[in-house]
Amino acid sequence: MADDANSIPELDQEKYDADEHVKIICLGDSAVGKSKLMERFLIDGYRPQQLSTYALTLYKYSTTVNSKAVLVDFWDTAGQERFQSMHPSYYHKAHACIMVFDVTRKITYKNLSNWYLELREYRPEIPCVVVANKIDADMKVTQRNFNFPRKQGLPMYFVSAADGTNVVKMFKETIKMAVSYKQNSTDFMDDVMRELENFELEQKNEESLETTEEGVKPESPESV
Ligand SMILES: Nc1nc2c(ncn2[C@@H]2O[C@H](COP(=O)(O)OP(=O)(O)OP(=O)(O)O)[C@@H](O)[C@H]2O)c(=O)[nH]1
Ligand SMILES: [Mg+2]
Repeated sequence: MADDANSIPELDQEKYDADEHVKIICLGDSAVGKSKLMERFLIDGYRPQQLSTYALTLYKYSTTVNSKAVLVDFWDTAGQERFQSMHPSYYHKAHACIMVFDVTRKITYKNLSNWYLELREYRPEIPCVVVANKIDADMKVTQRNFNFPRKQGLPMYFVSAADGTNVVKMFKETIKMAVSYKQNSTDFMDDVMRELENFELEQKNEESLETTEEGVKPESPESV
């Protein structure tokens, strides 16, 4: 594509072509497998060794839900203890949350309630799923009852990023919940945000028209 004033960056183009655009966040302690789950879903791959995520990674994924084009932004963060809690911008305008624990480390399950409290402080209404990861290491856990998701009325998935069990199912269902939340939400702040988004988009379009008009003007020698 010609690199001129008329060209729109590819990602932005994709964003505006999609019928719906949702943001899904991922929470949980360090090393529970948040990044590996994303890797498994998005590139159908898994590399056993990798450094812990530094601060934030954003993954983009395009799909269709009920024959509508949907662009998903997955936000992945390092859940390291030193961060303790996430920056509010992480939660800002999220439409669903994937909360992960590691079935081989009890403390990561216990800490779910802290993550959940913080999530609800910023996003009281969004759909949230609980994910028990690493079941390949201990298949027996799938027979056990987990109180936390039951008490909170949250769907729970037993998954393994290592062998792929239930990973696609969990992500696809979460995306559907995010889209449905965005479409049906009566959340007042979401309405305000949507208005602002449209306003920003209109402004951008106006700006890009202005740039185009300026772009075709030959440069006047006096201005040099
Ligand atoms: N056995 C097994 N190990 C896994 C699985 N998923 C992740 N791991 C291992 O757990 C470790 C941590 O995985 P990550 O995906 O980096 O964890 P994370 O939650 O992103 O960690 P932070 O980025 O520090 O927050 C890695 O060594 C993975 O290989 C799984 O399903 N089964
Ligand atoms: Mg990570």
